[in-house]
Amino acid sequence: MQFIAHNATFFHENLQIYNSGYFGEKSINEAIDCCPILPKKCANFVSMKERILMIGSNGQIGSELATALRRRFGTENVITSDIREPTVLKEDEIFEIINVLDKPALTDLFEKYKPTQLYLLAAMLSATGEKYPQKAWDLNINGLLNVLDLAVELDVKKVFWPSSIAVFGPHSPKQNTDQYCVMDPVSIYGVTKLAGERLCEYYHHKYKLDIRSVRFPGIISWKTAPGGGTTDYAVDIFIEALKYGRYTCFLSANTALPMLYMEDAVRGTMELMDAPVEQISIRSSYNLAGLSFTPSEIGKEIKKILPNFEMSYVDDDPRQAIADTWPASIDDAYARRDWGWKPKFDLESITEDMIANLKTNV
Ligand code: AKB
Repeated sequence: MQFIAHNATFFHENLQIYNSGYFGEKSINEAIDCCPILPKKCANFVSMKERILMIGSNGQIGSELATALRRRFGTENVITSDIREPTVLKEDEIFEIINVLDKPALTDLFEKYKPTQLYLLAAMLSATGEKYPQKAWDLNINGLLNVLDLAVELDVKKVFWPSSIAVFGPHSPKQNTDQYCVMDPVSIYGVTKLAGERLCEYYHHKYKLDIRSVRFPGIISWKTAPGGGTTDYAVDIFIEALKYGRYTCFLSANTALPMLYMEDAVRGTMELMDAPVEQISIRSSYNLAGLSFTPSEIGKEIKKILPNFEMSYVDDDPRQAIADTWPASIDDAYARRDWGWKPKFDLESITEDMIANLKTNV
């Protein structure tokens, strides 16, 4: 037992070196070939018959996480799925159409691929959720329950499910919001995420399911746009700054919200999933912080690179009411302590990277 625990820690340390980003786009096997500090055994350990199934892979996080998982585990071991065909699918990539609410079809999918790891990313976000509360509950809760039941029944080794800062509410502390505090979400999305967290912890305690989760803040990325969220402005602003030189923000100038760059979000998810089981002390969902800023602050940062950029604000958007109940900043001490979480990107580096990539790739 001690030997296994020792090896797990050893491999985890090596994976952290690999995940550090130093090896860029290299697969773990390529990284090992060019770097003697990553021992060969590490590759064997990582690819030890892992089979990944991702549900909801077409979205903002899924599309980039799938790329990272394919690089790590091999394209043939990552099965992506969504309710619609993806816009791009490379020849050897495996994709299946699935509606997570269709339990018989989902059962067939699990039985066909026998995944060892499951990533459930299909969800309706905060702004769209307010338009369709019943649908948001159905997808976010019944979809999760279907996956949790099948994961237990078919013995999936590890499950990842994202929660959100939307679990907090008007009576949660606004600054440096603690892992454990008053949680009174007002959006239906927040209600489903908080209920989902309780379900995850319940399935862990009752059925010993190894489920891992983080409370994502707003995610900033340039490859795939987010859809239907309150934090989406932090991506829209870059696209419109480059296209039109101006942006009308649906949140007020001083609304501070927690955010995270996609590269950090993907690395954090993989580090959490790699962490030795004995290091995971939270089975609801970990607070995860990157940075916090207001629309006015990000606007000023963009102006440093695009001096003609102009910003204005609308004051009657329903997303403002949601944002007003969310934390301005998050305390992620448990994630740092348990599995070594540390974000890399700040507002300046995000702004530079977003503009450089959107300019050349979009
Ligand atoms: C949203 O704005 O709804 C999401 C989230 C913070 O979970 N990006």
